[in-house]
Amino acid sequence: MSHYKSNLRDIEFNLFEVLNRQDVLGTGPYDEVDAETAREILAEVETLTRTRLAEAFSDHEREQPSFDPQTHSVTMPESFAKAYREWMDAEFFRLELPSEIGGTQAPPSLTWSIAELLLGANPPIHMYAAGPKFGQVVWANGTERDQKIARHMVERKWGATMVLTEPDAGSDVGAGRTKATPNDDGTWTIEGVKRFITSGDQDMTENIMHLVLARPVGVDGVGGPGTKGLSLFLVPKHHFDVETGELTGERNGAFVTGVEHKLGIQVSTTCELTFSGHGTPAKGWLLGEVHNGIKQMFQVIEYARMMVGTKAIATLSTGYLNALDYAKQRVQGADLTQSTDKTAPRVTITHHPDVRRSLMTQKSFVEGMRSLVLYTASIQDRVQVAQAAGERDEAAEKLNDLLLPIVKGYGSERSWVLLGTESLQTLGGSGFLTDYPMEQYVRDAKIDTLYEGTTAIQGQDLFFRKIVRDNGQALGAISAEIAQWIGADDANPQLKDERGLLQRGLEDAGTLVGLMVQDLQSSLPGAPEGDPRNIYKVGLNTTRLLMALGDVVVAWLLLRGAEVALDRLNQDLSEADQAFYEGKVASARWFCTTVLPKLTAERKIAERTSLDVMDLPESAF
Ligand code: ST9
Repeated sequence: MSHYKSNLRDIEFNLFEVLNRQDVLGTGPYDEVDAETAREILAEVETLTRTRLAEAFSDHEREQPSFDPQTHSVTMPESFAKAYREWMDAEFFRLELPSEIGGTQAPPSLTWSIAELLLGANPPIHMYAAGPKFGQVVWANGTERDQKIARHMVERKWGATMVLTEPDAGSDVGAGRTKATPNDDGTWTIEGVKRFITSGDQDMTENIMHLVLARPVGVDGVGGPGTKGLSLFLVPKHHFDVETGELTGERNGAFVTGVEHKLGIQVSTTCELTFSGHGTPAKGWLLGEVHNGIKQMFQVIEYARMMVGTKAIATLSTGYLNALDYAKQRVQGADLTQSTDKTAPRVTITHHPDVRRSLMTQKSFVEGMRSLVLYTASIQDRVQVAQAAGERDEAAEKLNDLLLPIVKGYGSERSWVLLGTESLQTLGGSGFLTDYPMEQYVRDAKIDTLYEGTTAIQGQDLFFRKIVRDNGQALGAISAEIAQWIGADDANPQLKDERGLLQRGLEDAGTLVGLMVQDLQSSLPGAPEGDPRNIYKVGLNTTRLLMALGDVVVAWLLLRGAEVALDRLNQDLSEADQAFYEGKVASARWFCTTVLPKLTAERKIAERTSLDVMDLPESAF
């Protein structure tokens, strides 16, 4: 039986009942995908992912990709390769691409819904399947030559990788030393060693296009220190004819020289790649013939951060539903009201208060974070619709920027912790066994807080770039929207208490931001009674802020859903719908009453931030 328990009902609730995506589907750039088609696609993807693709999920725990250091090549396990091919043959990836490179564009709200289903069933398939999407970055930033290459990447379904990290350049990408030297024929030779390259090698596609950040040498005015001195190069595994895409039969000098052994996502190869280190030069092209590498790479990173957040919540969702299924069947102990009566009937563990606490905590976070992902995706819809009309929706762009570190950082932290402390825990000792998918979920989800920028990086990105550098515009706009929603004239009186709790949470988070801005200002040169070390106080609170803002936005989105659900509950409903909408109201109330009050404590902790921990000698740790 499949490990994967999907929640298409809740995805559709968000898409069509809360976010009204039917108003966008079938219009503008999405004229080929209307709401009915979207529902059909979702149903088809749900069946495919829940059955055949999910079946291969745990096979690779037994049979992992094998690496041959003599030939520098990886062989994938057959059952995974079969599932991967089935996904690629279904061609759903085209929904994410513009028509110019063979796509049938659908809104991000739909494509991230599809992504949730695939990422919940078998996450590494999504990662290997990103080649055509990488093609879009090549096409959008490329010269005529690069655009030809982009088309080959899509039509020939090549794999692709993002190659940033080096042994001594992880979070600090700008410390990278891999260099690029121009050749007379317009190509560049890349030399260096890169590490932690996801999908760095596999034998499921005829070619792999590596998008490599390297520092140009021997050219005036480029290649300085830091991230701004990096350029982005297209470096194929195999050489090919740029006109036709046919492989020439020659191997390029980009070799996999190691495959890591990891805690989780075993079938996703994490490779060391060596460029020009084995007697064959690694040749590539400068993307777009402009030295704008970090900016170009961030187009990939932004997408990948959204992917990681979606993966995290997709795993928590199936974790919760597996825990629920188990709890409904597992008989253990008597009802607490009869606990002293040793002859009382034994009950399923769903009768026990602590199990209910745990299940409702999981449910409210899963539903809240799903609505966070899909709300963010709906903002991306706005960005695309404007672009398609030759305009820019700057407010939507900034809001998307603000939400991305929350989707990635908050989504991955909450999911990984809840999977371990609540979902697996619901199964008791059985959760620790490989008979159930829980232990693999926990292992596979841990990476989400690490790659694509750790949680610390997400917190810094949120505060320094998305709030301070933006002059608080996006944060101000969403805060105003939440405040307006709280005070709306037509607000449902049944959610009055929860609105009050949200108001308090919003104020606590606002105070936290204010404190951090004050500390930042007092760290600047020339600040009256300032101290440059006050920036440490900011750094001590960036993760706290990430989590606090995540809680506020999630609570708001849950309450918006609850308001819709309360409205539906006034109508004649099937038994299943009645239960569904009651559950939506319950999870929103639970989140507001059990999570939001903690923000006051977080604010109070932040108010007492001192430099003591920074002053402590290292030896005292
Ligand atoms: C990895 C792989 O972990 C994980 C698995 C991946 C799975 C693969 C599948 C994914 C599919 C992808 C498909 C592709 C398709 C996409 C298509 C979409 C159409 N936002 O602050 P500064 C830029 S890989 C945007 O001074 P530092 C910006 O240009 C490893 N841009 O930074 C800026 O210039 P300016 C992942 C941003 O102090 C410039 O960078 N590794 C953003 O020099 C410099 O900014 C990481 O994620 C942003 N948020 O460097 C690295 N931020 O200011 C983590 C910066 O003028 N480390 N830029 O605008 C960091 O993020 C660091 O903060 C740092 C610091 C490197 C940026």
